[in-house]
Amino acid sequence: MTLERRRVLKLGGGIIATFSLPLSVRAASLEIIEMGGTARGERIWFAPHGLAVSAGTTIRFVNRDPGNSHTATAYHPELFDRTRRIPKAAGPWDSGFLLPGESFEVTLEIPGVYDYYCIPHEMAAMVGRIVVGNPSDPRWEGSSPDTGDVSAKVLAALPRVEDILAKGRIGRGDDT
Ligand SMILES: [Cu+2]
Repeated sequence: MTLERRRVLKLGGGIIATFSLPLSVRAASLEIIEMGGTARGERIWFAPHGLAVSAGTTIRFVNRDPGNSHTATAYHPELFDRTRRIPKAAGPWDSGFLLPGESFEVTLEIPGVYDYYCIPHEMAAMVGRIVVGNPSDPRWEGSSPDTGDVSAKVLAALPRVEDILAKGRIGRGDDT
């Protein structure tokens, strides 16, 4: 982890919650979430599956799984009629199927909690949560209270917002 990233995470984590840099001097930041799996596909994952970022961060999903296609798909009514699990002001996003080595980017501007899933592997709890900013931000929207549209296994796999904010990132892949 670089010093620069530590600084950004501190800002995002609210340690300097009342201070924000003007857009013109804020460093553009990029975070990578890898899609991975075991050789025979018994287990698949997003790594990290819990991630805290500052508003305006670009997330690049990269399929590092040589044996499977994956998607990164926001829970949103406009995408397969799912219950919304991203901030209301945020637009829906869907990578489509990424073949091994392919990637997809989305920039998250609205503070709040974003839950997403992999279309073919949601039943195996291939899901993740991104926290943008922190609860003191204007327009912050916390995690969805809905428990009816997703399985208990999915709900259990989504890291707690407090834990994501405290740790910055959760899950490195085969340990999750
Ligand atoms: Cu998948």
